[in-house]
Amino acid sequence: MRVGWREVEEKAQEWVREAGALLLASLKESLVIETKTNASDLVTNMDRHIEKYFIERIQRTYPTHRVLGEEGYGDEVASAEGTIWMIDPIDGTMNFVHQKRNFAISVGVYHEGEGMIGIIYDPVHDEMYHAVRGEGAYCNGVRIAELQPGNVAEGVIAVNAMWLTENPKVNAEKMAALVREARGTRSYGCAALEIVYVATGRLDGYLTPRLSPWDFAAGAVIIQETGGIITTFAGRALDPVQKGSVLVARPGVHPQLLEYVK
Ligand code: 2AM
Ligand code: CA
Ligand code: CA
Ligand code: CA
Repeated sequence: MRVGWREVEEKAQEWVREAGALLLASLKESLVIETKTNASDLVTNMDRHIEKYFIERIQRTYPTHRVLGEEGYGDEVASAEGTIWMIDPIDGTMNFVHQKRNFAISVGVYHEGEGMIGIIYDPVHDEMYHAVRGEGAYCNGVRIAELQPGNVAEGVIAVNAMWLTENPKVNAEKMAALVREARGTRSYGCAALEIVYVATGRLDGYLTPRLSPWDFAAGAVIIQETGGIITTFAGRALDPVQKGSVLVARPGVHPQLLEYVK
């Protein structure tokens, strides 16, 4: 059966926009905030509410599709078979709680391991980034231009200051060298937006030692439609159902960044 991905994307955008409005409205109410694995790993009532909101709609509309969501209300997904929705109801929960900005809803749809749809919505700025495989990437319906080659010395690279301290997957001295070499560094604390900022050219690269499928699924579809490159630190293709390191950059910058994480 030929699946009309464009129709699925339209449906998904409609749900994402509605969910974004719910998040904006919730910023005016008091949130219930809990911690997960450690004191800075936050989750709110809205993370859970939005994930359930998507799962209800997906199950009703596409009963054969599976859902992999950060908060665990979806399916146990061990293989990439069939059609899987990868959902992060709030990417950047700490920003949502503390800053009330710099967070996003991230929805990727994968079919037999291939990214077909990517949607990342920043409700505060009303910016909807969306892509269907092979059909280009868009922000609010306007095509995002193809990325031109660049280099680290003239680039703005998103990093996380924690990796300059300790992380078994990152060499702190090499990271310090990267911070010195780059024109500038930034840290937004929202993986989906950091990937999409590389897609739009606001950033030239972004690297992070450990993301989950719901963090990178949508961004990977969008970045590939703008000619950007996304791999693991080893330079390999991402496994859509596994956690792993992520290095995303415009052409030219990607091979240079790989040298810093070898
Ligand atoms: P989250 O807000 O959905 O948890 C910066 O913390 C970025 O890394 C965010 O996109 C965040 O997603 C993601 N991230 C992934 N794993 C994380 C973890 N264990 N704790 C906090 N943030 C994590
Ligand atoms: Ca989280
Ligand atoms: Ca996330
Ligand atoms: Ca999240």
